[in-house]
Amino acid sequence: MKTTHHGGCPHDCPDTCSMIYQVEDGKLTGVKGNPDHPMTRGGLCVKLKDYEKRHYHPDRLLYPMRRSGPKGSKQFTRISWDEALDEIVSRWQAIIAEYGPQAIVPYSYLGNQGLVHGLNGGDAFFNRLGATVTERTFCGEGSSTAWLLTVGPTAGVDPESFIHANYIIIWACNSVSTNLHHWHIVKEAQKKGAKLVVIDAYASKTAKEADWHIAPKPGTDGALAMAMIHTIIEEGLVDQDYVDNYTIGFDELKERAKTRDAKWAEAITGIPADTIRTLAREYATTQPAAIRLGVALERHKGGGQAIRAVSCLPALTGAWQYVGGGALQFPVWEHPYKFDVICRPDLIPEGTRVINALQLGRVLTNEPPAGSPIKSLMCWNANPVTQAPETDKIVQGLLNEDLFMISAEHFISDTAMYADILLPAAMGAEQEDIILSWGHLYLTYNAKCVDAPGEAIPNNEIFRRLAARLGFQEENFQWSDSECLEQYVDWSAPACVGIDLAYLREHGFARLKVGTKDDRAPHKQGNFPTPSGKCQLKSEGAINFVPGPFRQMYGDFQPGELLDPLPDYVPSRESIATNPELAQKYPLSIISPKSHGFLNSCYANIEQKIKGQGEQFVLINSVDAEERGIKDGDKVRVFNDRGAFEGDARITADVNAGLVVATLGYWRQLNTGTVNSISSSEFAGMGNAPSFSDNLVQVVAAHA
Ligand SMILES: Nc1nc2c(c(=O)[nH]1)N[C@H]1C(S)=C(S)[C@@H](COP(=O)(O)OP(=O)(O)OC[C@H]3O[C@@H](n4cnc5c(=O)[nH]c(N)nc54)[C@H](O)[C@@H]3O)O[C@H]1N2
Ligand SMILES: Nc1nc2c(c(=O)[nH]1)N[C@H]1C(S)=C(S)[C@@H](COP(=O)(O)OP(=O)(O)OC[C@H]3O[C@@H](n4cnc5c(=O)[nH]c(N)nc54)[C@H](O)[C@@H]3O)O[C@H]1N2
Ligand code: SF4
Ligand SMILES: [Mo]
Repeated sequence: MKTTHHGGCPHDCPDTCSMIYQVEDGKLTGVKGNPDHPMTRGGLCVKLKDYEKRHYHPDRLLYPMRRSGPKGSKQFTRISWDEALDEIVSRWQAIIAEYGPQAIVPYSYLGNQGLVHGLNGGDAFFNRLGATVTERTFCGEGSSTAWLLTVGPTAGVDPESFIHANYIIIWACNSVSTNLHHWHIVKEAQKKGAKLVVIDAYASKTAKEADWHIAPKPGTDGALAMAMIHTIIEEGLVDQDYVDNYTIGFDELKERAKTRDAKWAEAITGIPADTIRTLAREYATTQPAAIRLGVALERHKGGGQAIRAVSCLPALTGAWQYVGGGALQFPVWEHPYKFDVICRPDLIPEGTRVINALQLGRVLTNEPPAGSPIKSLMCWNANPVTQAPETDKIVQGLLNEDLFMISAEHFISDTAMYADILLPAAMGAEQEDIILSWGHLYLTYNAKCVDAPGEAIPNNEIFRRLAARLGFQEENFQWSDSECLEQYVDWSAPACVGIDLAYLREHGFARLKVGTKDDRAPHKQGNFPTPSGKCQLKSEGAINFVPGPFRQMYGDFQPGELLDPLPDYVPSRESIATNPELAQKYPLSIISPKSHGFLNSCYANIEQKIKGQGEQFVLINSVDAEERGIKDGDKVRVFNDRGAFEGDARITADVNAGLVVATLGYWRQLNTGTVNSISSSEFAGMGNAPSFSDNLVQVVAAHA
């Protein structure tokens, strides 16, 4: 019998597509985009269009396994769930007795975006256990800190309202690959006459479709934004009424921007001063003007400050007054998820140490931070050996015989291969959830419509079983997945009027009640959810913090350092201009954006997907290639003090001299190193964000 069911794409993607699962005789036989969903519009991306094949891939992990060879050898033997869970619990109990519960470290990210089985799914469990708290700041936390300081937890412009914009700036986002269902809307606006400007360090697929591509050197966006502010103020393009009524700190920002003129920015960004002035003038005088901020903007030392500067622009010009005017960061802020119920931060014992997921390599190889040594690591929904920086250190740490490691996975990933115990996890169509959305204003439901193959079970069931074995009495550890969903969303919130779980089950998705794309202008009259109620061009006394569920709560555990009250340009840690000494050895900047054909590291082990995406490549300008005797197609070695990887050189004018580009996701076990072999674990400027766009390397012909 054939049936169809509502699905929600669980991958870490702003589109959170509403899908239709097709099921025949208990098997998932197909998947398509929900034609009724205003953003999905019946289409999925190249990664997901044959999602059923991922469910039944021959390499899929189907049974619990115990390591039977040396660490990392990928030799495992099948065991039962009882054996696996008994071993985990008894090893943990022994570790707790000797070292205390903080010797156990949880590690998860957004491999699954579900409220139940996703990022925060294990938080309550590990908090109850008293384990070390792992702060997860891979993606958007610096951007969020900057955004919250300036405009507060607002969704900003509805991504769908971009259809009404006449001027669109996509700033450090490769929408064609990473936000396809917003891209359709942007393209329609462009067809209707909107000018599309893409500010990207290289000619990405998206930049190539723009009316105007502006390519600052990586990490210099803060200078570009400050010079736009300068031009807007000095040339009298400010909407003075809007600024007087709905912002604070204008005079101080004006003073700060005085010396940050276009000529100054030209020297830093490499963009001609006239170009910067023209951009500022066009942006300020064409309304509605909408800015889409990409995550890559945060990924250098000055990232947070750059985002604060960009977030000031729509208030200065009054763009917020128009439907389709303003800026879009993460609409997640207006979703009524109850993270306190999901994560149970109240269960964290006072004084529990916090480590950061980006610094896993350092934590495992250097002296661990204060507290007990680290004796066990449990990893699910994440693949740090591919995705986290300073990978060589992570691998070194995972090879430690003394570390009891558990990995819940779909495949034996670059990380899972180092596990002592492997647990098979259920996949999309095999588990019920509501998928968290950070790229639109819809709640998205995902039905369980098939049983998982083999003995795979949902993440939440793993934690339920472990909690039962450990005798945890709190009722949340007894809730079924459906009961969790009843508890995890604030169904009584104004945004949920008329929406409940039954509605979602029937319709698959529901738009939050936060205005429509055709009338929503949330800051027409200010109403910024900041302490002052205004757009904070200046934030006196602001301290650095990690926002949201990434640290399991809004606010922070430990106050961070005091921040500059005003936005500004902060130079990169690693660039030719700002670190000439390092640049002597490593003269090329590198950026590592997302691969078109992979979803982070997902699909990068599947032959068909690798074929579509191509093998690891390194984009390099002809000037840099010639200097090094590199020919198109040559295998090159990219390296610095942190490590090395190899890829095929592609000589192209898409990158300026001085910059190389290698996209992310390729598996280390199938390649020689990865881009994250060379990336640094140092934080960017705010929110402990990563610094993937703040790295210097050298490139040579491999095996030369
Ligand atoms: N150099 C560089 N590095 C980067 C970035 C960059 O731009 N450049 N981007 C960063 C960004 S933005 C992000 S978000 C991170 C992402 O980092 P990760 O979240 O670690 O990346 P994924 O590759 O998505 O890993 C998710 C893993 O979870 C598994 N998984 C998926 N669903 C489930 C499930 O339901 N249960 C279980 N148990 N496992 C599941 C998948 O098989 C996969 O191995 O990477 C960051 N790393
Ligand atoms: N196909 C595909 N889609 C994805 C993902 C994937 O892996 N593959 N991952 C998902 C995830 S986790 C995320 S966070 C989103 C991210 O999606 P995006 O926000 O698009 O992030 P990136 O691809 O990392 O980088 C976007 C662009 O920023 C540019 N860039 C890098 N550094 C700088 C800089 O300093 N200044 C400027 N101006 N530009 C810079 C890069 O060249 C790149 O084209 O995509 C999601 N969607
Ligand atoms: S990865 Fe993104 S674009 Fe592709 S189906 Fe999932 S949500 Fe949609
Ligand atoms: Mo991300």
